[in-house]
Parts: sequence; structure tokens; C-alpha cells
Amino acid sequence: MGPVRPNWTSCTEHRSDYLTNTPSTALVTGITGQDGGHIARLLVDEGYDVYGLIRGQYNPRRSSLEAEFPQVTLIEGDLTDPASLVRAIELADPDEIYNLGAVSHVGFSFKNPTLTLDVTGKGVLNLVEAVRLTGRADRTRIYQASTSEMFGGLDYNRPGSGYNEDSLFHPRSPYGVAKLYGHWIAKNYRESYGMFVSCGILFNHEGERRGVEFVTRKITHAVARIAAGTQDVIVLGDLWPKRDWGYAGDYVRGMWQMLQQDTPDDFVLASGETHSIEEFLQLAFARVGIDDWRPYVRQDPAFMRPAEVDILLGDPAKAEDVLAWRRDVDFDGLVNLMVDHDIALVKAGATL
Ligand code: NAP
Ligand code: G4F
Repeated sequence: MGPVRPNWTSCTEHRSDYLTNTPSTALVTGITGQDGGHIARLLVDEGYDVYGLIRGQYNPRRSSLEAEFPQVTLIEGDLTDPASLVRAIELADPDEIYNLGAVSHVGFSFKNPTLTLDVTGKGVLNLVEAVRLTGRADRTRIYQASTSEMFGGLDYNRPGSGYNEDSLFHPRSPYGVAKLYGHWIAKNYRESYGMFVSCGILFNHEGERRGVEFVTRKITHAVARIAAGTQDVIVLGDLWPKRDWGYAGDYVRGMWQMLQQDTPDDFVLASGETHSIEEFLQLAFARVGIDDWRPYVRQDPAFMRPAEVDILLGDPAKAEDVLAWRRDVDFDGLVNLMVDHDIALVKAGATL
């Protein structure tokens, strides 16, 4: 007899009945990050009991998270510590897990490659194994945060009309390689143990919660300060790379939709457009009435990477067809939203 696999169709029927009567429970790793904040908002609004994994004996993001989400229960744990994951899963007893925790900065991953492998790669193994070993393989759904960085954008593997779920992978950084391990171990647990693990291959998504170490937020925050007269220039790395940028609020809705399906699967979420950093600069400066951004930008090799991903462009057709996933915010809207938010922050005297 072959392995007994859970029947996810019947589980879903059971679950939709369950959903209408009892709140579901979700555990979010990476809850202090950009996507963690957006998914916490979505899940709280959907009536979930939300738990968040928080790392470190002191985490400076804890107090603002608790102030924004008093309903969320935080559990101390770390993706590199399997016992802490078992404890978190036993405490939360989640119907859904959103695995958003990672060393997520590509440039940082070149300088901290082993840490990146441990958290971003092996951390996924630790999590799926903890779900399995605690006897939840047939009842906990897992979202794995895979990435467009797995494609690499090289000459022999250009995106054409857009990378999709069947495109070749050729990661170009320790981060991309670690994420590829996470992607495949997630799929392996789906295939080996019949677990409900869905991977979202997400292209860059940004917004008002984005960390200032990423190029979009670094630009919009600097633009707001330059407009206010409190900063002179922005120091950046390469300006020619192109990214497929969308709004994080739209993308976390897609994550949630993936876990409401009858069966686990992989989905690309992308805008279907690609723009260079120069185009982002142009729009961001135009928003504060500056037409020529060049006098305000300097370049420094310190922000350049040993290997670069030239171009990313995604094809979200499968997510649009199967999940009915739609985006509310386009590229111009994204840039304006971020600049306007940072102007308000700077005016209020807030520091990042
Ligand atoms: P982010 O803002 O950098 O957040 C990363 C989160 O991971 C933070 O909450 C951080 O917590 C947590 N973390 C770091 N090390 C950890 C560890 N050892 N154990 C547990 N948690 C740890 O990232 P994001 O933009 O929200 O992205 C969410 C996920 O999607 C990440 O996995 C990222 O790689 C992936 N992704 C992002 C994009 C994008 O464009 N944003 C695109 C594709 C995929 P601390 O507060 O403790 O540092
Ligand atoms: O904003 P970035 O650091 O994002 P990157 O490398 O595309 O990675 C982000 O998106 C991935 C999805 O494709 C995620 F998986 C990942 O976790 C992360 O969220 O850099 C974007 C581009 C790069 O080409 C970089 O070299 O901007 C270029 N860049 C130029 N100057 C800079 C800077 N990037 C940063 N962070 N800082 C600079 O000063």
C-alpha cells in the first residue's frame, strides 16, 4: 500500500465550515518584517487568532508591533533553533503558517553567507520538519516565501515576456541559493509527506513598511528629506538593474489566497512590468517637484554586489487565473504612495 495522503479537498470543505464558525489560527514567522506587518493586518481583519514568532532576547521592533497589534500573541523563537519552532507550533497550534522569516537582504547575504544559509535555507527545513514531527502534517497549511531572486536574470535565461512557475532557476547570490534550497525542501515535503505547503515566488514588493535598507525605501525616504532640506544627496550602487515592483499589501493577499485553495501549489506574484532604478528615481523626485534627479544622486561601489541580477520580470497569469489574484496599486501609484508616506513621516519628525 502506498503512503496515506491527506485529502485536502475534504479538509477544505471541513475548513470552510470551520471558518464560518470558529476563528482560524495562524502563526507568522518574520512578523516584525514588511510582509509580516501586512499579513498580520490581513489576518486580524479576517478574524484569525494570530501568533508571531519573534527572535532575540531583546527585539527593538517588539514594542511597535505590540502597539499596532495588541491582539497578536508573540512567541520567542528562531528559525535556526528547531526546538523553539516545536515549542511555537505546540503553543499556537496553527491551521496556517506563513514562513516569512529570513535574512532577506541580497547584499547582506554576500557578507553573511553562512548565516543566510542557516536562516533562509535550513530554517525552512527546521519549520516543515517541526510541523511533521508534532503530528500536524495533515492539518497545518504552510506558505513558503520563495523569491524571483531564484531566476537570476542572466543572458541565457532572460525573462522574455516574464518568468513563470516553469522557468529555469539560476540564483546569483547566497540569498538566492538559500531560497532555492528552501523552495525545493518545501516542495519535497509536499511530495514526500503530502503536506499542504504552497510556495509563492514573489517579485519585489514594496510600500510604507519596507525597510530603509532596500533601494525603493532608501530613495523615497531620502527624497522626502531632500525636499524638506534635511539631506543633500542619496548614495546608491548600480542604477541600471530592472525590477518588477508591486505593492506589498496586494502581495500578502495573494499569500493568503494560496492557503485557501483545495490543493497546495506554487504561484508567481508579479506586476508584469519592469522598471530600472533610474525610472524609480525619476518618479520619486518628480513627486516633490524635482525634474532632474542626477545632481542629488551619488554612486558608491560599497552598495554594488559581487554579482547582480540585471532584470526581473514576472508573469502572474497562473495566480490571476487560479487564485483570481488582482493588484490595486500600479508602479506610479507605488512610488507616489511611498514618497507621500515618507513626506508625512519627515514632517512629523519621525525617525526610521
Ligand atoms: P524583511 O522585512 O526583511 O523581514 C524579515 C523578517 O525575518 C524579520 O521579521 C526578521 O526579524 C525575520 N528574521 C530574520 N532572521 C530570523 C531568524 N533567524 N529567525 C526568525 N525570524 C528571522 O522581509 P520582507 O520583505 O517582509 O519579506 C518577507 C519574506 O519574503 C522573506 O522571506 C523574504 O526573503 C521573502 N521575499 C520578499 C520579497 C520582497 O520583495 N519583499 C520578495 C520575494 C520574497 P527581526 O525583526 O528579528 O530581524
Ligand atoms: O532593493 P534591493 O536591495 O532588492 P533586491 O536585491 O531586488 O531584493 C529584494 O527583492 C527580492 C525579490 O526579487 C527579495 F527576494 C529580497 O528579499 C529583497 O526583498 O535592490 C534592488 C536593486 C538591486 O539591483 C541593487 O543592486 O537595487 C540595486 N541598488 C542600487 N543601489 C541598491 C542600492 N540596493 C540597495 N539595497 N541599496 C542601494 O543603495
